[in-house]
Amino acid sequence: MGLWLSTLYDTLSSAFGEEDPSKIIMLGLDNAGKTTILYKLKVNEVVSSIPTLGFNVETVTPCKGVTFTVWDVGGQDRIRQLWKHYYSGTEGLVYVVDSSDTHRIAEAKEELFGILNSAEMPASCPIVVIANKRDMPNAMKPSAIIDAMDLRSLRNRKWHIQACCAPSGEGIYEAVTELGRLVKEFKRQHT
Ligand SMILES: Nc1nc2c(ncn2[C@@H]2O[C@H](COP(=O)(O)OP(=O)(O)O)[C@@H](O)[C@H]2O)c(=O)[nH]1
Ligand SMILES: [Mg+2]
Repeated sequence: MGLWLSTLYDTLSSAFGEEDPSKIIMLGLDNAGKTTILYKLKVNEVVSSIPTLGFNVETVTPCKGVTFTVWDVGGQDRIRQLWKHYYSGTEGLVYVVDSSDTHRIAEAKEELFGILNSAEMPASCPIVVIANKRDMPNAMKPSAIIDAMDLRSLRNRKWHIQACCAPSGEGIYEAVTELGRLVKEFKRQHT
C-alpha cells in the first residue's frame, strides 16, 4: 500500500510540472465517485470542502504543480450560472462517469456537452473520461460509454477514456498519466 501511494504521488509529480502549475477541473453527476478519487489523489489526507455561493466545491493540491477543483453537475438550475466562473483557465477536464448507472448515462452526456459548450470553457482543453465503478457487475465497458455519450463527436479536443475502480485505485494511475500528457500538449499549443 505504501509503495502504491508513493508511486501515485510520483506519477502525479512527473505528470505535472512544478514550475508551471496546471489547473484541472473534475466534474460529473453526483455519486459518480469524484470525492472517492480525490481522496486517492490526496493520498488519504483530508480534502478541503469549501461551501461557496450555494454549491460545494472541493479542491485538492495532491502535489506541487497541479490543483483539482471538483463539483457535482446536474440538477439545481439555480446555481448552474455560477459554474462558469470556475471554467476559465482550465487546462484539463476530468469527467467522472458511473459506468454502472445506465439510467443516467444520457444525463451524464448532456451535462458534459453543456459544459463544453460554455463560452468560458477554454476551447480545445483536453478531457479524460473516467469510467468509474468498473468493478460493478453491470458496468458498461468504455467502448459502450463512448457510444452512449457520443464521445467521437467531440471536435477539436483530445479525449481519452479510462476504466477505474476508485476505492481500490485501479486505473487512476493510468488516468493521471494520460491527463498529464494531454495537459502538457495543450499547454505547448497555447503558450
Ligand atoms: N463499487 C464501487 N463503488 C464506488 C466506486 N467509486 C465510488 N464508489 C461509491 O459510490 C458512492 C459515491 O461516491 P462519491 O465519491 O461520493 O461520488 P461523488 O458524488 O461523485 O463525489 C460512494 O458510496 C462510493 O463509495 C467504484 O469504483 N466502485
Ligand atoms: Mg462528492
